[in-house]
Amino acid sequence: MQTLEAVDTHTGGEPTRVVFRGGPDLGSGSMSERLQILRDGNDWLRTTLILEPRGSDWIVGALLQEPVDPASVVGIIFFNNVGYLGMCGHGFIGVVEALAYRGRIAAGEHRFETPVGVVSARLHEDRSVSITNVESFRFRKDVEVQVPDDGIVIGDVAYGGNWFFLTAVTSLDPADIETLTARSKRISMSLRDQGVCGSNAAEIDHIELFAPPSDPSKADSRSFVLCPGGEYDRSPCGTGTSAKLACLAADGRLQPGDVWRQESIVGSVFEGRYTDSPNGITPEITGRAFVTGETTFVLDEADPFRHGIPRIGSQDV
Ligand code: PYC
Repeated sequence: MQTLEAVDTHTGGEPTRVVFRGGPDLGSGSMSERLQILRDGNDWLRTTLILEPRGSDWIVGALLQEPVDPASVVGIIFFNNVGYLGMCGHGFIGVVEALAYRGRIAAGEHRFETPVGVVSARLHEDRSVSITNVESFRFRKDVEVQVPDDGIVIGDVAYGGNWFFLTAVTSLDPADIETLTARSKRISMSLRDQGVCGSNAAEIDHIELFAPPSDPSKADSRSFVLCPGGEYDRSPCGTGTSAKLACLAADGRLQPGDVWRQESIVGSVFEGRYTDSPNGITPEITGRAFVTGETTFVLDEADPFRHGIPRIGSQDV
């Protein structure tokens, strides 16, 4: 019987399923080449682990790979309910915790390979993790989008390892998650309809709403992030916080090294800071993940849903 071995974690409430064993052979190329092979002929791994009956729309998967460079701990390919992510901040913190839990790494600085480049992480003695993300930057400021029911929405387009549209709202209340989701989906569709993209016509597939934090002594800002598969991020979103830092830096509102505390819609907090880099900033995001389970998944040949139940309808953004 075919099996897959995974460690589940959550980072600030957002789950990551870290796959240690049983994935397909993707060769020995770069992580972006292996992602292509995974997407093109081996998408069953993603659908098996993320779609029902084993997964759910809000789980992110992280497939561990032998690295190209032996100086790296592992290569990582992130995926979700609808496809693949270049980078995932909460997921990266989850991977570091899972590797520490399995005794593969100790406290210290470690290097990792992802499809969007080499990233590093520092595992602290208290088990919190600081990740150094890929170079992040604001691409466009004060973009106007005509959104049904909302009128003109103004926001920034920024890259933090994924593409984001960031816009301010007056308040963010967890009781309003359905409304926030619907509003973010309308913004996402409007961006697509009106041809608003990242650089090289990249699709903006994450929407980030900002408001004051629930408690100004604990955080500087609160966010609601809608991910490409139509679910919201329970964590403050590592790549989203990186995109936010890039905008703050571009506006001169945050200086290199200063701390920005980003609160999620469920109340978890990431700390962010940055150093300047040639085309933007290099963000560092600190958070904490916890292991929630270790599973051996069984793929029974006789099971018609062994590779997951295809998603019906479209909740995607
Ligand atoms: O933490 O970067 C992140 C992330 C992206 C999508 C879900 N979480």
